[in-house]
Amino acid sequence: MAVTQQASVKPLKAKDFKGKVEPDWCAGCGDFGVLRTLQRACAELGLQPHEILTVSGIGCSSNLPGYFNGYGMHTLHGRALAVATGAQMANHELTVVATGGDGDGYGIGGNHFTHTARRNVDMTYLVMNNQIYGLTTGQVSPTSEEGMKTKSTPYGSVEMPVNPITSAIMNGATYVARGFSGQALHLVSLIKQAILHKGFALVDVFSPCVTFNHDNDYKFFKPRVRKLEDIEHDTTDWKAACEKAMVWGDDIYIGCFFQKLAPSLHNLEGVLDEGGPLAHRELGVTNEQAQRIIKRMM
Ligand SMILES: Cc1ncc(C[n+]2csc(CCOP(=O)(O)OP(=O)(O)O)c2C)c(N)n1
Ligand code: SF4
Repeated sequence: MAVTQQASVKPLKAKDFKGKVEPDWCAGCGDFGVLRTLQRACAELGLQPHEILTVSGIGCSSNLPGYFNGYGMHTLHGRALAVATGAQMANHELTVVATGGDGDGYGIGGNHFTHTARRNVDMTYLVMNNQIYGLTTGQVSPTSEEGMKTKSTPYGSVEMPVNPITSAIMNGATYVARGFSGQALHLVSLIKQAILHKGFALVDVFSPCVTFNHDNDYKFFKPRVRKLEDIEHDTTDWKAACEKAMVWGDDIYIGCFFQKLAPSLHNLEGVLDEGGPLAHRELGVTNEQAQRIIKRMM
């Protein structure tokens, strides 16, 4: 993304990124922490609301654009990345942040997750991973642990969960991190790095669903999370990144697993790379021609 700080513009505080709608999340939901850290990260980067677009799918977490002061789109279940890609192609000067849940992003939206990563579309993807379907009241999700009992798996899930970190790395994402909504300052720093990164940046966040997932709650994560920054880890080594991302037990790593520099999709498309964002260019058609095109499409 392009962070364009203008000298004459008043720097904002996190509270200036509060949307007009109050979140209707359950008390204690991890998503509150993610929303606050995103607001703080945007303020610390000196961004203005008109420079940011948040795009989501469907789910409790996907309600985030309504709670955030900026441009926002609440789209269809699993389609946040497709819409965010379109917006980023049309205006690559926007800071595009796609948000949503594990069901939305890694289940129904899994196809878009693969292709947005491999295309290295310049955006941040903030996934509130609570390892359950929250909005639909507690069914198994693609990241639910094997054996987990949910409304739809009363005898325990028999499926192997998706690992978002290894998937993103193998698909070609160029910034891949994991955060925890209970570690706010650390998460702010990851979100800032992701927004500043040029390319597809995933921040998968453990964001507990306190109502429907009693296995992976704050009590589970707090004693287990270990920051990669506190141990020796080379973020350019994809194999080491995948090995650390697969550790799941007494230690669970959070932090930046992997980062590399590579051209983003809009840099590879000559027509988009040269001449500034499409959204700022003259259309080059007369009013009459535009009316004819619209008529033909109706
Ligand atoms: C096409 C379609 N299929 C299914 C649904 C029902 N549905 C809404 S949200 C959701 C899952 C939400 O889980 P997740 O994305 O993990 O978000 P959370 O609510 O946990 O934040 C489902 C299955 C839908 N809205 N549209
Ligand atoms: S159901 Fe779960 S994910 Fe949804 S708002 Fe409540 S705690 Fe959060």
